[in-house]
Amino acid sequence: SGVQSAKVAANFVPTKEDYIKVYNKIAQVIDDAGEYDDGSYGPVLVRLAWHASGTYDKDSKTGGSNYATMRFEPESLHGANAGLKVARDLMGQVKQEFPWISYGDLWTLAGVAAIQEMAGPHIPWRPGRIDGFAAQATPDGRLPDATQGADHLRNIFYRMGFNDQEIVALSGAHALGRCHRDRSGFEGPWTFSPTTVTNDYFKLLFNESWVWKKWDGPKQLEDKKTKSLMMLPTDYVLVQDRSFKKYAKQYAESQDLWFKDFSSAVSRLFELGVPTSQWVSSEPWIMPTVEEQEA
Ligand code: ZEM
Repeated sequence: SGVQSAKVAANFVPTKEDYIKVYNKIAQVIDDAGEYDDGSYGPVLVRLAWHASGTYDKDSKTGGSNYATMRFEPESLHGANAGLKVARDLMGQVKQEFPWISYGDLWTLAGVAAIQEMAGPHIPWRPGRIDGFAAQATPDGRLPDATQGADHLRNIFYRMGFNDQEIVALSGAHALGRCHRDRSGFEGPWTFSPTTVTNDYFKLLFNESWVWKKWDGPKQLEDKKTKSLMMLPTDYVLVQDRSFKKYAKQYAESQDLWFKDFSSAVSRLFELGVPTSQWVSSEPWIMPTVEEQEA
């Protein structure tokens, strides 16, 4: 019956091939964006995976990608998550076709597929996250606040277990996508190619002159030359703080180095909060891109 077919057979054990099918479906959804933003759902899916993972606290071992608690209120309504319903709804459609995958695995796999299909590095990934309950959600305030400075960035990311170099590497994700007035209050993209993973974010931080935007919105910077790009206060800190600046410079000079460091930091980010015993595989997998599968 229909009821039965919607259920997952109790003895179904998905293989890597099954996860590649989900990956391919996500890749298709990313491209079917029509007029949405810059014609791709990739950036907002990366943001979903990051916000699902970045709530982790290494001391209490709470938060992270394991239970996909952003499905529930109040976490879905936390200010930082404004606008992510778009991404969760898209993944809800994929879940209907592949009901055996957990939401945590689905959302992080979407982040991986988005980065890889937008010409970024491979992000090692493996399944094992389980669906949890609303009670496992973390309190509001675990994700970074873009209006703050270096101390805040360190407090937030050290709590997840990252160091200065990894904070800078992860911030390079802002090569992708844009800010939306009706989501965060900020406005505009960071780069001229918001649907391609490049180290342009770092190059632009150094090569453009950034001035405070004169407007009625929250404090953000704009490039003096074209006034079409933006930086958040927390982005600009990466070229002001001595320690952050050293790494930002290295990433501006070498996209290869940034790809390597971004890949390992994102891979770890997406695994935060998942007990080792839950992983299906002792090592993360490399998921092939659609292009690599066709070759
Ligand atoms: Zn973001 N991010 N982020 N980020 N982010 C936005 C958008 C995107 C910060 C932040 O406040 C904001 C990381 C780190 C940090 C992405 C990925 C990653 C927006 C705009 C804000 C305000 C939201 C909107 O209006 O739609 C801060 C303070 C961070 C601290 C360093 C990390 C780490 C990320 C991934 C690894 C992405 C892809 C977007 C673009 C989303 C979109 O819809 O285009």
